[in-house]
Amino acid sequence: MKNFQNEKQRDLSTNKSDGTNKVLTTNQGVLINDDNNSLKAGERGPSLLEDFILREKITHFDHERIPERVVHARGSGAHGFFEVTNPIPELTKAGFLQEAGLKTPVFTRFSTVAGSRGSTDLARDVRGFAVKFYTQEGIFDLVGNNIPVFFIQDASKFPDLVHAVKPEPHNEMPQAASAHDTFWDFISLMPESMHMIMWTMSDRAIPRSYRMMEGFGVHTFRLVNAENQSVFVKFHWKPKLGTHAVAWDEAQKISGKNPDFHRQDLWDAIEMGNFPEWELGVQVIPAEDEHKYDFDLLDPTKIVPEELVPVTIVGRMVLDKNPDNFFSETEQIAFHPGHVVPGIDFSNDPLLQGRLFSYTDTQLTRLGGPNFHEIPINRSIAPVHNNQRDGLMRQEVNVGRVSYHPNTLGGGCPYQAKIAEGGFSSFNERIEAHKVRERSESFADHFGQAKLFFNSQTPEEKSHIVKALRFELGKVETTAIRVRMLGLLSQVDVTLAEKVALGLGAQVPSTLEFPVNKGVSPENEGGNQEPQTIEQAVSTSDALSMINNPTNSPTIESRKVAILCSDGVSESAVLNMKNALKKQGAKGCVIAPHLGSVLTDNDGAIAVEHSFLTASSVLFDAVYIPHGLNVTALAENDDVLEYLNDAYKHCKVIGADGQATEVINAAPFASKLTNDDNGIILTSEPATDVFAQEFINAMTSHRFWDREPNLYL
Ligand code: HDE
Repeated sequence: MKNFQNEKQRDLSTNKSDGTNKVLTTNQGVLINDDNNSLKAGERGPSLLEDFILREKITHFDHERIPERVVHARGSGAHGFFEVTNPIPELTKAGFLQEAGLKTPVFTRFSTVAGSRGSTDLARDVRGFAVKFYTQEGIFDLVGNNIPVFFIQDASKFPDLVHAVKPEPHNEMPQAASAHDTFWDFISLMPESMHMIMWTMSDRAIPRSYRMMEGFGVHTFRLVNAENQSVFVKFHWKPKLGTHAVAWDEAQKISGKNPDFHRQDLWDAIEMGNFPEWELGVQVIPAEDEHKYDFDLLDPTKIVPEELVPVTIVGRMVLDKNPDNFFSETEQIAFHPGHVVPGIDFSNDPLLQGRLFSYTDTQLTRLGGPNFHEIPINRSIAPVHNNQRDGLMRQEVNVGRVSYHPNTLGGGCPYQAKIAEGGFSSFNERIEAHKVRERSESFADHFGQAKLFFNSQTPEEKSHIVKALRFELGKVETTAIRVRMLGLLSQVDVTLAEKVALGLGAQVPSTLEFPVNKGVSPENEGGNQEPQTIEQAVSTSDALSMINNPTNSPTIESRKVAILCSDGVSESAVLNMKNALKKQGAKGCVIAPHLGSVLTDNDGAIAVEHSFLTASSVLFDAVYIPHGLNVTALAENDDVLEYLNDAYKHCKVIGADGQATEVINAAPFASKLTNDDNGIILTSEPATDVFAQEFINAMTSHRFWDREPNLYL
């Protein structure tokens, strides 16, 4: 079959514009002679209304902004391709999954949820993971998150959830943060959110990089094969670089030092040729197993443990091209979970069903009308012909007098496709039911999988959850909300609740209290259920832990190391470390008190990439101090001490050789150092290759979390 890898790029190229070596014009193509002065009545006189050049320029500028996404406003994206490695024709007739080696162009956008367009990348939040596949049979959007479950079970609660988490309406605070009263007020009344809360309070909510996140379709979907047989599936993206996070203190500092941290990381990685890569996998659940589990497959607050249904890899996604224009591509892209191709279909998950309405609807306001599918980044590479017409900003020039079906004047065209020719037909699921406003009793277990998640975490990860909850609930001002949350947490794990309570100076309540639906009569409680805990068939799952995650591989590819230098530094030590890192696909960056260059021990000079002022430990994965430099000056330099302190606090690898080790001895944490801290690599001799290797080996562990006091024990 033809390889269509570049088809979307070719399609986009028809809209590209490059002003290089071109003359300046108005939007009407009139050449502009003076772009610096408006037309005036005399050089000191008032401007003239007649100045169409000024009016056009300012009018366009006045209208440059569009509404940001109501959620997921802050995001970054890239182009790439999806390649089939393990075709699954027995499960689906979707053309793009039929043949090994077949490539389909994609555009992927990662995002945070709560913050505005200009907010920090490092907010504690879910990350959106939305992939648009430009297939030969039309667009397929896999609009997922980096967390496999969601806060709520029914779409009708989504506006409430979002209102609760967004900045509070009276004072528009806080930005991009869930640590405030309205969010926790809502959550404390929504026990169904407890599984998701475990995930968002874990380090999953503060990824090291978009490139180091898993992705999940969240809902159960259906695959349908050519014989019209269907299975249920859960979609998974598994990152090649493993799943990693930063520390919460680090995240907050990064937000100040570089709020574009994730955006920049994605951009730089692609520019440097370190193309981010994920495997796409599916968990396949045969139709006859629909009711086999302790949970309902239609409940989006539940996962299917990988121990029960393993993930089968079907292909890989590589992101290999940055957008040419952020607005045209990353901002204007419009995803929709309802964009499916023949062979992929929906389940009756009530959250998914609500989403199927929302995503086109929201574009009507955000992108200004019904023709957003014509915007180049949204345009299908499969031909589009139908009888939809007109509307704001219509681009297509439809010829002929026929815009209806059936017709004879147009020869019956465009004609309907037969199913055998690829026409979409919904899976003919048999439904026999009463029309009710109810939630299935099978959705009532709100704590079983929250426990499963929590029990699957390592002691360090549990400690981070305690810390996160102390932080979040510590920002809540209303005592009753904190107490209600402690009650809910005690349903997940009593020790967890007690440890959080300790930080809040509060007591875990002995009874669960839900003052739900005040004013509603007991006969009509608006669909509220008594929350339950159902013992899960699986009690722990490594796939849920980041530290024990089976996707993690010992790679330091694309990691960055700060090499702290000053005049007199050993050139060979710096170059050795840089080369050793480069061989592993990582980068050593020379940081010094000033930009320009530093003098080396052999009267040479090494170029400086950042000064102590323009960079910071939190922007790097490890810190190395080479020998040969002015130890006293560095040991007394507050910036250097901050590098070391932060690196130590954030459990990163720190290395020094020769007399540079004295700088480490001068650091405030020196007295805490023990021989058990495998992340501190020191040698009193000048560094050798063995030292560099030891440093690199330590970096493969990502972090030495056991350096922190464990709040859970
Ligand atoms: Fe979304 N969501 N969502 N969502 N969502 C949007 O669509 C919505 C949900 C997700 O990079 C909006 O174009 C409802 C779950 C991503 O452009 C909006 C419900 C999951 C993105 C919308 C949900 C997601 C969005 C805002 C509950 C994970 C960003 C702008 C019924 C599976 C896509 C837009 C991008 C964006 C509605 C719940 C993922 C308003 C009503 C669950 C990754 O349509």
